[in-house]
Amino acid sequence: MTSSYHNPPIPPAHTPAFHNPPSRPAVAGILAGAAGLGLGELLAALIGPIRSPLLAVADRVVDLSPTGVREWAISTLGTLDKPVTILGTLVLLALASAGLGVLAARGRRAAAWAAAGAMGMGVIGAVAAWSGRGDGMGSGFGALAGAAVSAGALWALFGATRRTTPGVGGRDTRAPALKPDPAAAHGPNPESEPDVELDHEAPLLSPMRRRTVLGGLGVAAIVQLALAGAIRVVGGRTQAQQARSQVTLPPVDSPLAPLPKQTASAPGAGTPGLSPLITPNDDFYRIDTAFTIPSVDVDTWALTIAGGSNGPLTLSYDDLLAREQVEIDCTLSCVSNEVGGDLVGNARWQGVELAPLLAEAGVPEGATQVGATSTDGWTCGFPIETLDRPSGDATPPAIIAVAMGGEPLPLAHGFPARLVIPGLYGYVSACKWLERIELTTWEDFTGYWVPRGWSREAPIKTQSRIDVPADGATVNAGPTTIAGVAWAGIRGLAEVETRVDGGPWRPANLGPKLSDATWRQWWTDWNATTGSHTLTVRATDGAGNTQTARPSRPDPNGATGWHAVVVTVR
Ligand SMILES: Nc1nc2c(c(=O)[nH]1)N[C@H]1C(S)=C(S)[C@@H](COP(=O)(O)O)O[C@H]1N2
Ligand SMILES: [Mo]
Repeated sequence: MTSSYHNPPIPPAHTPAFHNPPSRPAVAGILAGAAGLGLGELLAALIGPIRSPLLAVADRVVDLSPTGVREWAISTLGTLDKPVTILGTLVLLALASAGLGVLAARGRRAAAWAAAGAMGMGVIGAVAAWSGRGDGMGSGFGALAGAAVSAGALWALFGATRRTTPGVGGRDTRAPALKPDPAAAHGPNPESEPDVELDHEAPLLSPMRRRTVLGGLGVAAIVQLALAGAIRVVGGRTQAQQARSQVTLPPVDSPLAPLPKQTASAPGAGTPGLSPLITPNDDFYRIDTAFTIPSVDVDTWALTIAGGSNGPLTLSYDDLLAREQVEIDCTLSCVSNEVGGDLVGNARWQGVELAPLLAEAGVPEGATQVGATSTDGWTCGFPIETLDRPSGDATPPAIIAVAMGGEPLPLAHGFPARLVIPGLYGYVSACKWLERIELTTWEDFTGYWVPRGWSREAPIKTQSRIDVPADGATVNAGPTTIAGVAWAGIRGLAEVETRVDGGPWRPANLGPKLSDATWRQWWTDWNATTGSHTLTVRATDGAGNTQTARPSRPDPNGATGWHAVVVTVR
């Protein structure tokens, strides 16, 4: 780097560092912050018990934001809520760091305050880490170590000085920092009388060296963050991925009938664009609060069933696989699914029946709720009576699932084990990365989403969806097919009807029924006439209740209303 382009005008040696345009200190502050964050993230990626300062703070932001804000975020951002929260946290961090940089440039005293401010941010990160999942005091170490780097960088850049006049004799050059500095209080002012004390001192770093340090901070930040990201994504993921790939699923002891073949020639079910009867694992919607998919070590993982009158029951992964394996066909739906939305999927799950396990643990007198906790501290709970209903092929039992679609649970869907409770929305029941089940009461246990404004109990509402033609599609006049899926918790489906514009309701054909807890495909013929048409669908559940036309929002316990699409026929 010899080009003069890189050489700033060299100020006289005694010019204090704070005689810079304010944008430079802001950038310096951001670089100091980024280098500190990088170290914190790298330590967290390398050393298990240390938590990522960024994710810890983002978690707390979510936890502490008012319910209204959170509902707004979920309803407008949907599954983007996590990246947006992380981005928002980064923006806050950058603004705070820029502010500290500007402050630091206002003099030595101010630089000391800025360094203290950086440590303060580290303490916030550490507290966020500690107050998350009880990983012990070590979890906050990354935030503190990172903050020390940021604070040190700010001090080195703006606060630290060296003596320039030899022979002033034994005076401690650091002393002025502790005395009030009138220049600092009034901000940068190149016109002011030179400070007597600064006469003998210059910034520790020459402008050239400051640039080197700033560049170094930038490089350190980028390298550390990239490494941390790579270790997390590749390292953590492949470890669990590898463990998952080595799992040999035990055979199902009481297998269901084989799934019907869905060929393109099958009437109705072969309609292009219609959801398949079984959702492939890769297409299955994913909803959770996890910023990073928990990667669970199956060798040390254990499921504890607590609160039973026979004492806690602990099952290793092998214990779980050694138990009687059952299969259920069950549609899982998110309470946030809008009318016509796609936060719903249908799968064949394999696992261990929950009710007999709880009976083995001993259901105590007065237990009203089954609580579940994941390895990442998420919780949900559902009424204990849910498990009382008789189960059979039509009403599948609640299970601790270990497999989905014939494979061990994908990491994103809860490997090594999760709950699948037919008939209930996921947020009250379908705990992924399951770690603990407890027999408890509504008073003693509260699921994650309940204090956040969602209902305590949440049976799946009846919904029907038009898949084809898609909303806004253009179709050719003449015979065509309207098709979609409909589901009704565990109530089964009695009828699906469609209507063109304000015309009469006409029953649709129903596809194969796997169980009362799964969706069914439906289709109907339509002789499309040119113009714009509104197609509407509604379903009637096995108990004879037809979906209400009244639209309501997903919160607090599931959207209602009829799905309609508008199509152009030409
Ligand atoms: N550990 C954990 N389990 C969880 C959640 C979560 O945030 N964390 N979200 C629940 C919600 S709201 C739904 S809808 C389902 C979604 O399951 P899926 O991602 O496998 O489709 O998981 C449930 N289980
Ligand atoms: Mo959900």
